Amino acid sequence: MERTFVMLKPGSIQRGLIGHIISRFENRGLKITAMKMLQVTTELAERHYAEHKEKPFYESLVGYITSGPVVAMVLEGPQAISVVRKMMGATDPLESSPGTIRGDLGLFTGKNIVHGSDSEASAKREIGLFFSDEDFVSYKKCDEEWILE
Ligand code: DAT
Ligand code: MG
Repeated sequence: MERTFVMLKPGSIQRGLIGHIISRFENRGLKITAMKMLQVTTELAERHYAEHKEKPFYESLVGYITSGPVVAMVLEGPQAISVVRKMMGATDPLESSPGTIRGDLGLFTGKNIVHGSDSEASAKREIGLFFSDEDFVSYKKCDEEWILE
């Protein structure tokens, strides 16, 4: 089963949206296999967003992601990477369709409230930055037979 890395950014926590956003993923049928709340250090933020180092918004992005606690998790499911990306909506909330997380819950790109890996390589890299093997829990959910084929 495919795994993806998801991070509820500081705005989600400050706005009391942790439960709401996680519920969306749970309701979709995705399985949480690792999860933690943490304060991201500047060093971790810089590694996580290394691909954006030369972009004009890089400093404010690192500033935002380190401005308060985040909730990081690994979600598992069929095509979890693209399923989560579609559920999140476009990077710019003004372009995100209603019904998506970003499209329903925000207005500014720089304050978008959720991160999801954009490829298999990113998922592997990002999971490795935030989690180690012992953070994962292997379990069977009782609703799997009603969700998975
Ligand atoms: P995504 O988060 O959809 O994968 P991305 O990887 O291109 O988008 O950018 C990472 C984050 O950087 C994004 O969630 C918010 C911020 N960002 C991207 N483009 C931006 C812009 N034009 N202005 C301000 N912040 C931006
Ligand atoms: Mg990205």
